[in-house]
Amino acid sequence: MSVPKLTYFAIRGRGELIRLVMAAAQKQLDEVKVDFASWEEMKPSLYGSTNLECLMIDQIVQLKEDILTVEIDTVLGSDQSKIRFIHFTLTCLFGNSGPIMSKPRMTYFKYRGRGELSRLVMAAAGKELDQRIVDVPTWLKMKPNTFFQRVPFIEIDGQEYFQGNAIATYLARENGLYGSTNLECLMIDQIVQMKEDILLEEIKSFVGSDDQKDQAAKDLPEVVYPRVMQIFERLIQQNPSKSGFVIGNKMTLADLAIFEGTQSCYQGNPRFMSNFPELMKLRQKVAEADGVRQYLATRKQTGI
Ligand SMILES: N[C@@H](CCC(=O)N[C@@H](CS)C(=O)NCC(=O)O)C(=O)O
Repeated sequence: MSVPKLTYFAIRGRGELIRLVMAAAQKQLDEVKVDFASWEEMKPSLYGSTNLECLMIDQIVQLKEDILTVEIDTVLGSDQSKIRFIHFTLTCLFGNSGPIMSKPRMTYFKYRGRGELSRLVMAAAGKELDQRIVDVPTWLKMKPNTFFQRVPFIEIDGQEYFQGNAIATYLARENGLYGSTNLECLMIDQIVQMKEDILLEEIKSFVGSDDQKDQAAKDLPEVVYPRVMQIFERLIQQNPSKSGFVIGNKMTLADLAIFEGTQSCYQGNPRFMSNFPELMKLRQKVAEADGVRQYLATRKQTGI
């Protein structure tokens, strides 16, 4: 029998009983004594160990969110949405992988939607984002050959990665626009996900029966926007560094998410937005940032 190996700190703690047992049995015990810092490095992480691994994890976590959104819709909604749910779940689970491309490229519609945050990240990073802008008929032809059967997706080294916010987060990580501590990342993630919540509410005013659309269009200015703008305003005020950005003293993905999350409201009702002075200042700082400024100068306005 080979000699067992105990990995533990150089203290008694939870290792000593094992040592005593082996000593009493007069058996050999090999030991690897680690200090706390090297244990942190050895410890297996439950998250990715590279930015690309994090993107792969994030896209799956966000797929779980998509499934929940459709499940909620299924409980509350029409027969049509129930059929959509079954189709969506099956295609996510059994979809075919798509064609292999070597140059990183994002595929999305011409709208801001779920592609714009990645565009803003790349603009803020001063980098070009290679894009394939598709219209709906083109997308419907491509769709069966894509893995998640949804846009946006990005192809990196022959692999497709999905989920707009996972992609934007990856690009932010790669370009120093994400958090520098786990807690900062959590603060950024909560804001990115609020942007998604806003978009889901905005989409409701385009889909469903006329009554549902009317109700959603009414809820946006009366319920949704006041709540989220107030939250953004407070978060900016509460930033201890008083930088005018929402986290720390430099622009991050969170500021870009706030900029994008408030864009439709700003376009539709700039007077309402003036009730939130910190938010308006943040929007201006983002709009004037190098890279973003040049990008916005040529961007075509879309409703969503
Ligand atoms: N949670 C996903 C949602 C993806 C999604 O629903 N994308 C829409 C466009 S915003 C889409 O692919 N629509 C076309 C289709 O379903 O065929 C994400 O954030 O990327």
